Amino acid sequence: MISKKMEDAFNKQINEELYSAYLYQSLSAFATRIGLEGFANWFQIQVQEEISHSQKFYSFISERGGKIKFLQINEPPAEFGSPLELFELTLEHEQHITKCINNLMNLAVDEKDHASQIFLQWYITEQVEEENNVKTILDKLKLVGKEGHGLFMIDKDLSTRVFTPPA
Ligand code: OFO
Repeated sequence: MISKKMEDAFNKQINEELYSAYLYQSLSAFATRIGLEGFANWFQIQVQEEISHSQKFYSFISERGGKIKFLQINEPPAEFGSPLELFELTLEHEQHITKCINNLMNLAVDEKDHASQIFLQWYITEQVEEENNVKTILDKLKLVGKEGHGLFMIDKDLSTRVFTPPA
């Protein structure tokens, strides 16, 4: 059985993951609006990833006999800046999620909740990958600057991203 503290913290994380999906959906819509279809695809895949992250928490709470509680999801911004700024914001957001996951792990350690610690290890590894993927794209964007051809190539590259459901 999961503790009430852990249950509340995991329910809050479901909300964080669903807000992430909302934010990336909004970024995808914005990218479509400015003609960057590859960027829009990348963010759309990110939406699917975030929903799958929330589902993993959902299943875990249920399996441990806890109660699922959906909290209100905040409204994401609808206007964003340059292509570079889209990924700067993404990195900032993922760094925030990494902090949330680390705090969950700290709580699981305090609560001596071994099952939660093992469960959270997946997210710790996932966040390393998430931040690294975004940093790689950011580096490329910095390299090409405002150069149109380079941006076109990156957009083409981002259009190839596909969703792989987590194990
Ligand atoms: Fe982007 O990792 Fe979940 O939120």
